[in-house]
Amino acid sequence: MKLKTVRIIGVPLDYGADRRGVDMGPSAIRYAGLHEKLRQVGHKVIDIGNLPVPVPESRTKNETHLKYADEIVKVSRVLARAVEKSLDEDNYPLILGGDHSIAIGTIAGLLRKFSRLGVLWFDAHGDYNTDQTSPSGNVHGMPVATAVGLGHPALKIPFHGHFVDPHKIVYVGVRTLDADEAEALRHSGATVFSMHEIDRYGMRDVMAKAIDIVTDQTDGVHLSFDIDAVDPLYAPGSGTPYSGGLTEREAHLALELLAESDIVSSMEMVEVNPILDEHNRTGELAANLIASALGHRII
Ligand code: NNH
Ligand code: MN
Ligand code: MN
Ligand code: MN
Repeated sequence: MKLKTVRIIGVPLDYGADRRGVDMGPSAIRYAGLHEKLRQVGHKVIDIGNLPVPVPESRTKNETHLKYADEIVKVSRVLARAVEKSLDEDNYPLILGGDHSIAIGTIAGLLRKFSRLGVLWFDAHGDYNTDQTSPSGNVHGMPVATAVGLGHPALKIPFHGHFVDPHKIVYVGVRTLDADEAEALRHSGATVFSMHEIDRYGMRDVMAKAIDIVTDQTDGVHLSFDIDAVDPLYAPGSGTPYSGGLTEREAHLALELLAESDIVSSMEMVEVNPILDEHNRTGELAANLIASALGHRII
């Protein structure tokens, strides 16, 4: 893989999950030796630290259909600018969450440079809810719908009217969707490689197809990795675990194949929750998966 200047941006935000702990994700992933692993591959690493995120206890939760929307949008706008700046300086943005609502800021920033962005979304969930369909009101279940221009106008502010074409979105590892979310996703144009397709065709074929789709008429590819895509056996430290997920090796294989193709232009790793973890096992897994996506090889 072409060597890069990787710019790490920590986003210790847990407003989107309404569950404390995921704000410590960036520390856990750094603690697991992320910088060293990336330097071993040969990349240059810059770490801008964490963006300022006020703690939820200092805020009032707003109406139930869109919890903490104002705070999330505020952080998203700052993150979008940080991502845009990374690309201006020819750096590879690596965003550490935080819950998955941070993808609103990440993708909004990417769209300022890539007008035809492809998105690879690894997740047990669809994150395709809107305030109308969400059973929880948690914004971490809404970033993909927001990125294609659906849902509440408030969440869409960071996008400046530029959205992702749903046909350029590919999901990997999905195994649980809310009823209305599933219905919306079915008609969205996005490709969903659920656990069924992974079982049936194997990760190698699934990734070959995924790479074809996200590189077709795109000018950048974003990899958004929710650690709950991996089975809770291997990734116990996440807030909404769901069994029947990717094995550790399947996840590595997927990311190694992406590294080999060298098509990814930005990455985020989200939903690592150290409070729910066992001795930072999930933080270590997250760091190792990032290393795989950025070209680490066993030999
Ligand atoms: N679908 C549920 C919701 O919208 C759960 C979302 N949780 C996630 N998404 N971790 O990746 O509330
Ligand atoms: Mn998610
Ligand atoms: Mn998830
Ligand atoms: Mn603009």
